[in-house]
Amino acid sequence: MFYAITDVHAREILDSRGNPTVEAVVTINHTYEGRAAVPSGASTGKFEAVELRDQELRYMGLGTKKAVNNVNTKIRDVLLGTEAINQKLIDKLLVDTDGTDNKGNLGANATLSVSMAAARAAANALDIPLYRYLGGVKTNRLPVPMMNILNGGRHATNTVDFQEFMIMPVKATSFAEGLRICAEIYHNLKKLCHERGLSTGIGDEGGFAPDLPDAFAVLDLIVEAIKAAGYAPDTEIKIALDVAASELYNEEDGKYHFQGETELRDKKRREASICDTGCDCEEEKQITRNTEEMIAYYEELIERYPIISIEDGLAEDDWNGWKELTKRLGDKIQLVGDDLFVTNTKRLDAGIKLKVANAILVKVNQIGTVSEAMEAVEMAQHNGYKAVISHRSGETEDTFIADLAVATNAGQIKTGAPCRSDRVAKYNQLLRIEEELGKVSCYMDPFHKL
Ligand code: 2PG
Ligand code: MG
Repeated sequence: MFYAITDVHAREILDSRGNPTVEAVVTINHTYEGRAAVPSGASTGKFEAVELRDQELRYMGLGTKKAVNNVNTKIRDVLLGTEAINQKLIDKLLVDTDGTDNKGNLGANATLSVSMAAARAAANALDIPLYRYLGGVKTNRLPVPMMNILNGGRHATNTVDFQEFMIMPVKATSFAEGLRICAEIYHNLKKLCHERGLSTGIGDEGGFAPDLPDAFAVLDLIVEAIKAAGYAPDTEIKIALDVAASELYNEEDGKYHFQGETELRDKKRREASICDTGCDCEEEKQITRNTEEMIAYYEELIERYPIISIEDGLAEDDWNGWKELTKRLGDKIQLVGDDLFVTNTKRLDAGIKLKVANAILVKVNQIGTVSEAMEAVEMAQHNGYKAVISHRSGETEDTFIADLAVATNAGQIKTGAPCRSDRVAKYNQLLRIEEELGKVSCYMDPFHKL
């Protein structure tokens, strides 16, 4: 039977931050439909594929009418009549039609919406689950959540400079149990914040976003929440960080600037009347760290806390720094390249050759097609690197990445707190998949060898 693409249609919808994004519907043989929506980042790497925005008055420049139009005209024209059960072909046509290295022509938001919708339509036409369509017979591994419970950086307006503080239930016996453990810790963290007069308001990914002086204070609080929930830090629960260091990096002086830490320090000084003369010490004494100091900071943190993974510990261009970081910490913990690799096999290949990092964060919209994202996972796995499938800070109800995580046997997923439906939707989909896989499902500690 020939499964032909008979329609491709896109529309503009809203993401979890109230910004527009692209949703596409692909139809096969006038009968089977697949729908998908594109996520969007805040701390975007400068080497990511282009997210086409209208730059017009509506939605403060963020409109996606041009990307939608590209789907409804150019992409539709190319794909009508194409074999739908051939994801590589569909994605190649998208890449070729765009014709640039960074999807700058059609927009990665245009190509990705269609790429994901086509995969879903194909799975529907074949009447098999999406994870099985993408992954085939080898598909059975549920990912360990890398759950973000405390937000900072670009994802919140608090004084925490690191972007994400995450927990990983590595000793759970199933995904469902891991999820429950994380939710219990999350609720205990809320209670602790409340008791201490700290804000329980949340950031973009559903984690709490209180004002805290530095990473030590955050980690102390998280370890306390883990214990209060009745779990053992380290043996049962590991901690992961996403520093998103490119956001802290200042090209002018080549240093990492800790704005939040500085602000809170100055506020405390003012309150203690140490500095009430109106001098400009704030500017003069900004807390900064150079590359060596950043690495030393991480060494101290992993010495004191059960940290198993650090993402974007240094900036996206700091290859020499990354080499040193990997030399010093690469055999102790996972070092994840997000802005560094941007789900791009060329950058990953360069990193593998330079022995930089030992894991890749995989975000489908950083590259713009499903096949290319899967190729990045494959390249990582073939070279002894780990892969973490990830959401963006701007998300929708779409659960594609949950299926992708299982399809690729990646073993880890980063998709926010157990709070806000755009995050919980992915976890709930993984619960369904685990139930469906039944006896053959597998959940295991991804770090048993580290
Ligand atoms: C990250 C992501 C997701 P954003 O840096 O890893 O957590 O954030 O989507 O804002 O790039
Ligand atoms: Mg990141």
